[in-house]
Amino acid sequence: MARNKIALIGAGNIGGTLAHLIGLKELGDVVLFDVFGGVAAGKALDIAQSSPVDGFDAALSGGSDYAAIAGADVIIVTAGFPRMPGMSRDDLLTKNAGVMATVAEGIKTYAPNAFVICITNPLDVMVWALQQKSGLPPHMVVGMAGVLDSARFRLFLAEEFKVSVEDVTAFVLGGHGDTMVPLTRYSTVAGIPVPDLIKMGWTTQEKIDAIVHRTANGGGEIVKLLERGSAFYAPAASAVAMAESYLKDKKRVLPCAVMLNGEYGMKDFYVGVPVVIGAGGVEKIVEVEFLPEEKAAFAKSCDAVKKLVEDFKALGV
Ligand code: TXD
Repeated sequence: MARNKIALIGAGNIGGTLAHLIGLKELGDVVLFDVFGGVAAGKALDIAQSSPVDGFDAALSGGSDYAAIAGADVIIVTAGFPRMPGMSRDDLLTKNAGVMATVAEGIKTYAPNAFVICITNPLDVMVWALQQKSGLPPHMVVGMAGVLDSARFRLFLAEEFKVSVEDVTAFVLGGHGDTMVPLTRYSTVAGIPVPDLIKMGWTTQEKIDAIVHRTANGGGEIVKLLERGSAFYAPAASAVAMAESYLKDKKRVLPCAVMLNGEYGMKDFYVGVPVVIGAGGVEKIVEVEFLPEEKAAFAKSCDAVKKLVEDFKALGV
């Protein structure tokens, strides 16, 4: 059986890390695409040269010709510009809207049957734009943010409880970033919900509140430390988990930005909710019942995303 083909649009920090992880996990052959074709080709060659040492077989190539992504099974999009000093959010929206338009065109022409994972920020609106402009079915176009947000939440909880990260599950919803909604009653240590752990005296509400706050600002904490650029190891690992669930039909339940069509009373925009990812793409949207305060927090998060979508539409790109 031929290997899977995974195309990475954007060969920056996340793109390069994705290529390396995909190689190490032998998920398939990798094509890196970037407007700077040399960077894409250089990273592909460098990672390929690590394969004899680490013992993985994967063909890696890079360049700036969209034809190379032809027939890709999975496409992960990180292409775009970061916010620079003096740039407004609208400036970033306009610039990355233009990027999404070209990326969508490339995908539509060369790999219309791919499962597409978007990572580019502002995430919830960019993945929506990518789906709209490519015309791919919504269940085949998803955004990565929730897996990363919940990974951060799981790490901080595991550190608080001094237990393995493996035994901590977390449940987050909503848009990416500071309006993210963590549902602590569905977050557990080995199946024991966080509110019960508070009752057991293993932690306090104050500590959990601080962890929730740190999680929602997790991206900013890293930007501040790195000074030049944003997080890339954990974002790449998160997108690889989504790609793997699709390629291996694992049917993992992962929080992803997906197009809602009436679920949670919302429609026609992308936002983070738990979904089942398998060979059919997004196979199911998991809809839980909210408590009133959770409903309000989710609605607030959706409003923030909807506003960005309206801003985007107003740009007329
Ligand atoms: O949770 C999440 N979704 C995120 C999102 C977590 C972390 C970072 N997140 C966002 O991912 C971040 O704000 C950026 O929008 C993307 C990519 O982050 P990365 O750290 O990889 O950015 P880089 O290193 O700047 O890489 C972007 C690459 C760079 O090599 C550009 O040359 C290229 O994108 N680029 C393009 N490639 C192809 N086509 C076009 N048009 C293009 N324009 C720029």
